[in-house]
Amino acid sequence: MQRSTGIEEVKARLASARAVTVLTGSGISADSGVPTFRGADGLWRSFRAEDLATPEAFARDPRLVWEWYNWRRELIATKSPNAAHYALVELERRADHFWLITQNVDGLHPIAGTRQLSEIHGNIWKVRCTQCGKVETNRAVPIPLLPQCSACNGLLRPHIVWFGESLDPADLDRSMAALRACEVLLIIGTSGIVYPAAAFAALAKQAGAFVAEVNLDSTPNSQVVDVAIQGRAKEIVPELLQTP
Ligand code: BJW
Ligand code: ZN
Repeated sequence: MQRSTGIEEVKARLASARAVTVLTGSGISADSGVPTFRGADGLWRSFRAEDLATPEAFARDPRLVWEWYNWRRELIATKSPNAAHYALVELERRADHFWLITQNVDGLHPIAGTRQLSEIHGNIWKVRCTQCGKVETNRAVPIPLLPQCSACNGLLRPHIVWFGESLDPADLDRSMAALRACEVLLIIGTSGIVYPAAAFAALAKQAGAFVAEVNLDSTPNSQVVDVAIQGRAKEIVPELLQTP
């Protein structure tokens, strides 16, 4: 796997593909200063996922979980999309059929201008009522604790998919359709260990897609993809859109 050769092939594939699907993870936002989960400075190095990102944790101590989300909202509110996010907006403009599946909850893809998007793990700027299920955008930083639903006074929770929770079936269906239909799947900045997204590379490959990965390191997906490019998302992804 030669880096330069790989880049040229991915550029050519992207330039000729009519249907492109992209899967992103926290590595794409690392270049904007948003922490990843499992890297050296990742969130799961300082916090225990089971204390903060499970329905059981929220049932046990909603104030603690909300305090953590308020800290993250404060941090993310200061961050902006980078060149990789904007390159994907340009890719959407060029492709006849485009879908971006992101595991990121930071909202930087829609801020950059991506429209054809599934945020499969939710969005940190949305809240959901634990009683009536109503979802609302709430950009307060911090959110006064404990927040209540405007419709039924129920306790609000972050609109985020925690471990052990199912993804929204509509998001999953739309993502599956995009994975089956694409000619090229581009996977950017994900460790590829959290399911179901961890299975998306193999799924698209089986359906006949050319699959490429951009990541600082190798991942379990690196064994599955056609081309694995090691490098920073904000440098490699814009380069992939340059004329082959
Ligand atoms: C760069 C870079 C740069 C850095 N440029 N690259 C099947 C088998 C086994 C287990 C399961 C399974 N199905 C379900 C499970 C359980 C579980 C799971 O997968 N566990 C695994 C840990 C094994 N999955 C679930 O529970 C999911 N639900 C589900 O499937 O429901 C049905 C079901 C339930 C129970 C049992 C069976 C079925 C839900 C998963 C929800 C994940 N939610 C989180 C946290 C949300 C909290 C929050 O954000 O507030 O979402 S986990 C966390 O990981 C977050 C991320 O979206 C997700 C993925 O992480 P990501 O983005 O890949 O980040 P990192 O840090 O891991 O990697 C960063 C990468 O970037 C690295 O590779 C770097 O090298 C790279 N990088 N800088 C390019 N500049
Ligand atoms: Zn409610």
